[in-house]
Amino acid sequence: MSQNKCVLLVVDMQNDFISGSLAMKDCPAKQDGNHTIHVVNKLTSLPNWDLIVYTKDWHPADHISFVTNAYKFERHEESTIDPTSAEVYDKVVFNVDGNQRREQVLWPPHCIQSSWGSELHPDLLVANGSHIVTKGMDKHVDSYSAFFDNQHLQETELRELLQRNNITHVFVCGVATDVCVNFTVQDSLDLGYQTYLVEDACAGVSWQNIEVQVKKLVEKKANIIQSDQVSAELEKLHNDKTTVTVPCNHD
Ligand code: VGL
Ligand code: ZN
Repeated sequence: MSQNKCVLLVVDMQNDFISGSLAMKDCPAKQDGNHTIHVVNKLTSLPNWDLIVYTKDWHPADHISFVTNAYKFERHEESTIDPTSAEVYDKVVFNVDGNQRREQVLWPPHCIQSSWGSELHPDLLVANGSHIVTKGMDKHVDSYSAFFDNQHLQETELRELLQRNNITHVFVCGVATDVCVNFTVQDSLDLGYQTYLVEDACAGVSWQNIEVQVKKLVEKKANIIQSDQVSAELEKLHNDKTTVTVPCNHD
């Protein structure tokens, strides 16, 4: 038997990103998350995943990333934009928690804990035995990656979950390609996992940014793959008898 073990990470396929306040179809790239749902469902239906994990952006109502909350946080002297007049997509710099610098892109309020917008989209298949990882609960720091917050101050339980399941290969899909998917792929690569971006199973915010970020991921040795190639890749990995090292295992 091969020692290769593969996880599918389904990033933030929640109502707000599909049809709610931060719907991908209304973002500059105009990519429809409804289409993404069906591609993702085909992926989760493949029989040979060793683990499937869904992530949820899970913010308190007073979160720093919401444009409507910007005026409540202190402006850092380096911020070129005044938080009291800032708009969606503006990047502001805040001073939080006793003089800590926080660069923050502002978004419409989204994925507020336990709201309709924070629920996984009803058309999304939730695989038996899968896990859910939440992120973005600290009001003072955003968390695009499913592994760490944007400041790398805190870690979610994702890495431990992957370690417990002896995962060697990480496949990532979901939204947004250039935001949470991108940061999750980056951290997965940095943690030493062989990492795949399933390109057509994603939808993103901005074309220019998608292009820039995907190019960077390729430079970092991410594999860009299309959804119809995943089944054959899983089979190949599971039949591969060469010894692999499992990253980040402490035992
Ligand atoms: C995301 C913007 C703000 C994402 C989350 O899931 O990509 N984007 N929060
Ligand atoms: Zn968010």
